[in-house]
Amino acid sequence: MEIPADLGRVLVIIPTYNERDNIEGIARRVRDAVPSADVLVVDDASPDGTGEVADAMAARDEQIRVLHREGKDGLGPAYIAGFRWAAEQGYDVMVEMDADGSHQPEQLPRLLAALEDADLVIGARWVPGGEVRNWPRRREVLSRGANTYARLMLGIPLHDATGGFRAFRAATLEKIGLEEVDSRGYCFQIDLALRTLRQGLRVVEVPITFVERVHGTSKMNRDVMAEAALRITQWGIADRVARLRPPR
Ligand SMILES: Nc1nc2c(ncn2[C@@H]2O[C@H](COP(=O)(O)OP(=O)(O)OP(=O)(O)O)[C@@H](O)[C@H]2O)c(=O)[nH]1
Ligand SMILES: [Mg+2]
Repeated sequence: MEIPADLGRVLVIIPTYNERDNIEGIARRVRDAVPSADVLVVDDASPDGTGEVADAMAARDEQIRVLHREGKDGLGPAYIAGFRWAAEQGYDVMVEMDADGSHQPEQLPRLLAALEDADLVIGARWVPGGEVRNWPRRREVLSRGANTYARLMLGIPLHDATGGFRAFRAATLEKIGLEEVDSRGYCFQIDLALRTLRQGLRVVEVPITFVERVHGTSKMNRDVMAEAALRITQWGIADRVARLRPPR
């Protein structure tokens, strides 16, 4: 399945931190699944040498590029740097994808097809047809819980607002004001989805099969969870306060 030609130029952005054993396989799969799309690896000076592996790939394939950053600064800032680079280069579609194999490049054509009638497409686990492979029960409960909390607290119609396999139109990212985004971990994903909805743009969820990583380690930790819980609560309260205020 090739992608709809009228979407324009597509860039798949893959942030990496210590993904040496994953990056090559995932980039290859992206190139095979969507040959017309380019790939940008955004590496935060991974101590395990992921950046060098990516450079070697880029030297062999001109559709693969690498953005090197100074040190580990979180997923959000890595994506924002990637989005900026993409905008400067004139890409029309920016895709977010993890390096660890959780997001399957073979499902990317479905996301891109859905973008024809949307401004943001989210690959979703917690919708009919979506699934998760090899996750411990504890992770599933946590992810479902976080998403239910976000849906109720923020009043948004999404089932997987934390999902990180997504496709944005360049115009969407331009409209939502990336300069003001300072979320770092998972809540970066909620933040962008919320901003997109608040602009009145169309967000569509497409079911995906999410596969737990085989190589390397998760960067999920207590700080990332605390940031998400705190911010969802703050955004939810701010929204309610704003609605209580009488219009002037
Ligand atoms: N550049 C950069 N990439 C990061 C950073 N933190 C995480 N990543 C990458 O972002 C993607 C998602 O992070 P993961 O570590 O897979 O997230 P996770 O903690 O495994 O979460 P689960 O997969 O849900 O267990 C991976 O490709 C990571 O290498 C960071 O600070 N900088
Ligand atoms: Mg992961």
